[in-house]
Amino acid sequence: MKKEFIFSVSTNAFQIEGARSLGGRTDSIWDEFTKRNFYIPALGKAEREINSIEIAADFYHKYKTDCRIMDKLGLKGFVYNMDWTRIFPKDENYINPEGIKFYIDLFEELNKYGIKPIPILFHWDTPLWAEIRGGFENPEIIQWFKNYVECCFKYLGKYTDIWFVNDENSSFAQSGYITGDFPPGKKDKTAFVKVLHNLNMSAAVTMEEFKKAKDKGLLSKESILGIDHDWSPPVPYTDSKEDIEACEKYNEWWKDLYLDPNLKGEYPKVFLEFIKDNKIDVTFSKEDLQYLKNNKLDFIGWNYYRPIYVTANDFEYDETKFISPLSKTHLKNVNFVQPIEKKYTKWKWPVDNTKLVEGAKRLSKDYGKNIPIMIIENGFGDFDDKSKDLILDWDRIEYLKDHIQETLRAKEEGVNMIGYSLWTYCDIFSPSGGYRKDYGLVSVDFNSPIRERKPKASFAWYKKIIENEGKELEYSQSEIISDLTGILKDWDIFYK
Ligand code: BGP
Repeated sequence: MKKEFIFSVSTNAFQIEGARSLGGRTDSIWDEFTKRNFYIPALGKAEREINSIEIAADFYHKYKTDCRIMDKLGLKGFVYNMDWTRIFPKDENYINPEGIKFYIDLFEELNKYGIKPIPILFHWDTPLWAEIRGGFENPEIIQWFKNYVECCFKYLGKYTDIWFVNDENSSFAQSGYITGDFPPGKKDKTAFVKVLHNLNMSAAVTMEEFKKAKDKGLLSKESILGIDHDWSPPVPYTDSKEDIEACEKYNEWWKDLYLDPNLKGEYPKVFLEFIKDNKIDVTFSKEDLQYLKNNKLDFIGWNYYRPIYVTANDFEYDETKFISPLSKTHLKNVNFVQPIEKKYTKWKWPVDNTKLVEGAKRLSKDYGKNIPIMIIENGFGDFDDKSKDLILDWDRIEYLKDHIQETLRAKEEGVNMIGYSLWTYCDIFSPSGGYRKDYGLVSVDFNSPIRERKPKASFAWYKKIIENEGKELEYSQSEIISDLTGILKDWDIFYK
């Protein structure tokens, strides 16, 4: 039976849930990191804010309100990264009843409104008890992860048939173990290689448990398990041979390295060269590689925010040509530039939908003509003006419109696009912008103890898109303003 295209939103436990010390939960590496690195830049500055996630958007207490709001939006899917530490707060064996019950209650509530939960099992948030024992550097974590996913399939398998193992292994591994910008804040290439392999093995063990859960009837037979990755398709800065080669080299690392292990069961040459060149004493056993091959994942979640502009050159910073200095990568002659003629958000993220269709076709070509692909993150981080009655985030609507249009075009042109999930449902904690970088369709008042919710213009616009299944993306501002005014009219206590 042809499945309908899913219009969804995505969000993530450590950024939205709060209740970090409640309900039997203990700390994860993101609790420890945000406490230790607390930093609030001056007001209005588009800079990194590392703030408390103790309450965040308080989704833990407000999820029934949020499910009502998502029902009003007409949502079909809700991509939600669950919190491993809430379910396993002590070690790899003790299951916290309050922890798993929260997700059962949440999935029950979503199902009540006909909204499909789309869980992501791991989104960067290693439990602190696991980190103290080596975290993903320690191969024993594969067994700890197996216990976690087995528990999730047992109690939550009946609520949905679309699952993901992880979100952006690239961000977790590179920012956590090479640049140190994310927890656990290490700069250790050997650790990076071990972590990436153990992440891939954990994904394979998840697929093995997924198959067992299907055999036991805990999951429907047609359930699928995917990997979610943030490949930003490269654009050569010039059409020179060197820049075009630099783009292919970039793809070998930022696409193949993060998708091939769990979709093909192999590592790209560039990774093996990296290990050799850096004299890293890590090898992958034949058994491990065979295990990856025997437990490949079913489909791709794609976090598309932007393309990336790549050059083989090493330009001096010239403010007449670039909005920021060139950034070098660890790969020879693969550098990133931000050309001044392109459009950017206030956080200097390119606004450019021109590589989405080509990128989707490249993923189909590389990983299988009919492999299902779902956009799992796509959104516009901005400083929203929340001071007025109506929050008119027109720039966000334009961004979302341009990217939904290209997602649907990719589908029309033969890519097996099964859905579009927007980042994000409501304003939450942003790893690069704290609570000052807004992405939500729904605003959250972080100064209100009850984290009051309020719809933005983009909420009214996305509601129409879901209703007309993306057949009519164009809008007039007056029409959106009148729709939003109508929504606000009955925005009573049950929605706040
Ligand atoms: C993705 C993460 C999300 C979200 C998003 C926006 O990489 O998976 O968790 O944060 O990026 O990033 P930011 O909030 O830093 O702008």
